Amino acid sequence: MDQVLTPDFTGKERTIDTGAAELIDKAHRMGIETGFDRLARMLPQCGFGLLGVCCRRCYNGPCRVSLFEEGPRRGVCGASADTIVARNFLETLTAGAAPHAEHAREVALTLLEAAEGRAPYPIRSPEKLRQLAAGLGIEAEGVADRELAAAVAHRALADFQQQDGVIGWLGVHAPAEARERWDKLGVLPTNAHLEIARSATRTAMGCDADPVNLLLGAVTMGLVDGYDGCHLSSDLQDVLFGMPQLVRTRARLGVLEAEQVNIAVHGHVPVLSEKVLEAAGRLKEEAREAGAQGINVVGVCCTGNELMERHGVPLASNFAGQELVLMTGACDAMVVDVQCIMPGLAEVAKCFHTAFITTLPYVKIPGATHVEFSPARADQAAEEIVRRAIAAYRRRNPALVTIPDDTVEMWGGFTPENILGALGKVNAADPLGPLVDAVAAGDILGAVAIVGCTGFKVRHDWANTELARHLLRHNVLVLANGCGGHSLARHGFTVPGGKALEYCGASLRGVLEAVGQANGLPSLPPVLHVGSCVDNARVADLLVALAARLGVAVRDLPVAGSSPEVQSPKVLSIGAYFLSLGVDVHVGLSLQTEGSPFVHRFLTEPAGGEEPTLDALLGSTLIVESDPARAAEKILARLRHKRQALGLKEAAVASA
Ligand code: NFS
Ligand code: SF4
Repeated sequence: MDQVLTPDFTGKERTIDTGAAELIDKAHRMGIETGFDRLARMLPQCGFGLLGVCCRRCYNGPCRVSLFEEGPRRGVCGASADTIVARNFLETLTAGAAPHAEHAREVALTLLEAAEGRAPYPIRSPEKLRQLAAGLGIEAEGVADRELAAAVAHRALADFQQQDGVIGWLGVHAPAEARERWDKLGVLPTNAHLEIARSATRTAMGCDADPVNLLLGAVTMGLVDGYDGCHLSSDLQDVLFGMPQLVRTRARLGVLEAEQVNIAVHGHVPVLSEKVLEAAGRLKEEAREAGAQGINVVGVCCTGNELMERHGVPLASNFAGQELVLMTGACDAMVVDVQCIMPGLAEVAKCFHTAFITTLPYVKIPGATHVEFSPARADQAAEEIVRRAIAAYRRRNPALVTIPDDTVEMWGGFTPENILGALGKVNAADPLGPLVDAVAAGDILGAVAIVGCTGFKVRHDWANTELARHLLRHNVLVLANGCGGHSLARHGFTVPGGKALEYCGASLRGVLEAVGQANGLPSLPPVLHVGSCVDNARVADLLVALAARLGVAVRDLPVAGSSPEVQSPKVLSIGAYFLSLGVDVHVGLSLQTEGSPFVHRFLTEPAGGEEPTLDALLGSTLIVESDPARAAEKILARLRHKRQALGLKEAAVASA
């Protein structure tokens, strides 16, 4: 971390969002603790933990090994720092891949229940369903949607059951060149659950101790997250809830409305949030009877992104600001499912009238009200949740309400399909042509997806937006999703023709304007918001299409992913997916691997040395850099390196 925190910080010191800052200060005045305070109290954090050399896998421990001669160099069982760091790293990735795989599996079960008429979800995109069936080799001719949906759902569930072969979703989306490389490395996954269990086994006490073997296990976890987490979730959500569309909406804490019942949906799996949104539409009259003008559903974290890209629901906050949504005093209910839900929410909710509602049998939080949700009783549960919000609204204390008076316009909902559609307006015969030409000519240096979280160690929204600014200035096309997408939306980067266009280098700006104007907009937004974290699948699909059009491997493309404000292990498992494809990944915080110089070099060093490295095996490196300006330099250097290898001409020089 770059700043020393003292507990008496001001809001502005911890976030660049003025509304969020106002509410941090309000929390201080009211004596309410948030994550910003708890981190300050936690410092200094344990040095062994930060280096990744702490192990508590068995009761001979906990062990922590020292980097210095005088300290213990091995754990009680004899595990070296290399083993301990590599095991911890793989364990973290498993903790990232597992929730994404569970997300996908639950959507698959919902699709099956819907297909069999046991859950009230229609098939909103029969086209996507048929496209998937084709990819899976399922005969669809003359088969009714529901029957086909059941067949696709069964195939999806096979990815959690089969005992040999390769997961089906990898077959649908992976490029052949990469698959061949993974096969040679012996990292292809057979079934998501099996790999997660195997990974938990190999990191258990007394199992895998070879750091390189453990790191190859990390590649497998990346493929599990990529294909059976991100792709599978995104695909089946499209079938059930429809394809995302380009939407124009608003972001920031000011999207809560004083005169309405405000319901914040928070978490990840839209199986819940879609139904809450529907029920809110049905129960408007009841809200009016309670004296409100209506019901306002706002989004937090990834489920917010999902509702945003399919229904234009406004985005209230990303991860680090989740407690601040409650600090407005105007949030009548916050309803959560799974992932990135801070237990601290319950404590903040208690200080207001807010109904804090958990919904899943395996995600309960002390102090929350639990309304059990399942696809089969989705409508009843969603109505109960909305009625609890209306009841809470009646108890709202206007004296405690502070809704920051600021919202910004944002656009989101980009997909490979609608990006190609927009490019097709420039060149209908070869939609990717204009993009490829711009990259080849150096008008666009490359592309970077800014993804993942906000947390408490980095000033909220600061690194995500700073990095974007630096990259745009160097003519890098920027995409964003997850909480990084929220950050960029919240600071005006996702508006066509907006002020952020000024950050762009001249040649990038020219391309954004040309494509935008061909589509009746002043420009494309400087940052294309592609939705939630599982929508990284869409980013990957776009890269695969681009590589195919160029006739090169994905690993050859001048592209990278970045998570400047990483907090969740999911960023690591998604990151491992992109690294597996040969795409460089930047993170803005230490991944706690420095305690093993060997492991750290494996992840971060370019190919060419004696030791094995990711770059030598897969064509990608991990870049660990907390300063956004330096991070941009390092990312740009790798993009230039890849351009050079492709024989592309020097890119245009950045404008001042
Ligand atoms: Ni991604 Fe989404 Fe946000 Fe980070 Fe958490 S919400 S799955 S993990 S914090 S981006
Ligand atoms: Fe210590 Fe080894 Fe047990 Fe880890 S597994 S706690 S290093 S004895």
